[in-house]
Amino acid sequence: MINIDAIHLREINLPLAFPFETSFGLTTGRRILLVELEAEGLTAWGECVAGEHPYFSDEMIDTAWIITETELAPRLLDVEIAGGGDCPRLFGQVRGHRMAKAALENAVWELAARRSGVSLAETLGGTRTVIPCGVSIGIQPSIDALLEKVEGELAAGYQRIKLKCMPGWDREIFEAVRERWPEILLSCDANSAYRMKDFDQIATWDEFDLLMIEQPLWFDDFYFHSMLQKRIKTAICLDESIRNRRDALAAIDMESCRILNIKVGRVGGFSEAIAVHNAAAERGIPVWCGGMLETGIGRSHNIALSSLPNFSLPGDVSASSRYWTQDIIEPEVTVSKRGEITVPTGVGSGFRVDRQRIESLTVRRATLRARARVMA
Ligand code: OSB
Ligand code: MG
Repeated sequence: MINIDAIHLREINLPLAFPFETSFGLTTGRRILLVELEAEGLTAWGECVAGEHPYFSDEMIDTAWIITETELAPRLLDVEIAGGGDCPRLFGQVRGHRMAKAALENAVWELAARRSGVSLAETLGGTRTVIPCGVSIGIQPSIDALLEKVEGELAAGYQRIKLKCMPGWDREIFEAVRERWPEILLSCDANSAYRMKDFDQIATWDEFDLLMIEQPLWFDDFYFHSMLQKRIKTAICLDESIRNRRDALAAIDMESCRILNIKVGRVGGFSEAIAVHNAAAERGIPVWCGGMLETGIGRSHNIALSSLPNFSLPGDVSASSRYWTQDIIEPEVTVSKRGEITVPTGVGSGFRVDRQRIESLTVRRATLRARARVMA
C-alpha cells in the first residue's frame, strides 16, 4: 500500500514553438498545471490537460487548480492506496472535473509503476513496443502554408495527417491536399464547428476518402452524430463527446461513430481510459490516442497508454519539438523516420523530469501535506 506524503501543485507557462489554431481560436502559449506526488522518497508527476479557456471542455487551468487544491488532493492524502485504480472511487463524490482528476490519478499510476520498478506501459497492460504516430495540423494562414506543413510532416515520417477544419476551411483544403497526396492517411477534426444545415456539404467529403471526420457536431451530442453517420460513408470519430465508458457504449450502439479518440484527461484518468479502450476493443471499434498540446509529462503518459493493443490507428502523439523549443523531460520525445515512437521500457514513464527547467517556468505553486502519521 502507498501513503502519499505530499502533493505539489504548480503552474508553468510555456510558449508554443508554433501557434496552434482550431475552430476555437488561436493558442500561442500554454499555462499548464503540473502535480507532483511525494511518497516513500519517490516522486511522480502528472499533467493536467485543461486549457487556458473553457473552450474544448468546461474545464480550464484555473478551475482545475482550485478543484485539485480544495477537493481532490485532500482525498488522496491521509489514505492508503494500492494504486491509480483506487482514484475513481476516491474522487467519485466530485462531479465532473475529469482533467483535474486525471492529472492526479495518472501521477499515482506513475508512482505505483516506479515503486514496483516496472514501466508505466506494463502497469497499464500495454503490449505494443512502438506506437504509430500522426500529426494534427492547425488552421493555417493560406492553403500554400498548409501544403508546406503537410509536406514537412510527411517528410518527417508521420503516418497520418489530420487537418483542423471549420466552415470556410474544409473542402478547398481537402481538395488541395488530396490532389497532391492521393494515397496518404488523411483525416479532419472540426471540434464541433458544424450544424445540421451542413450535412449535405459534409456528405460531399466522401470523395476525399478521409480516414475519419472527428467531432463534426455538438460536444454533447450522440443523436445528431448518428443521423450524420447514416448519411455519409466516411467514418465519424468522436472526441469531445466521449467522457467515459458509458458514453463510448452509447455512441457505439447508436452508431454515432465508428472510431474513438481517447484522451486520458478527457475521460478522467488511466482507469477510465482503459475501460473505454476495452469496451471499444470488445465491439471491434478501433481507437487512437488524442493529444492536448502536452508537455513531455503528459506526452509520456500518452505514449504509455498508446501501448495498449486496440490503439491500432496512428494517434496525435508526436515529437516534443513540434510543440516546444525545449521540453521539460529528458530525453525529449522523438519520432522515427517510420513515424513511430518507441515505448520506453525503463521504470515509470521512462523519461526524466527536468526539475530545474520546470522550476524556471513556474509562476504559481502550492503544497498539501499528509498529517503526521503515527508510526507503529
Ligand atoms: O481536438 O484533438 C483535438 C489540441 C487541443 C485541443 C483539442 C485538440 C487538439 C489537437 C492537437 O488536435 C493534438 C496535439 O497535437 O496535441
Ligand atoms: Mg479532436
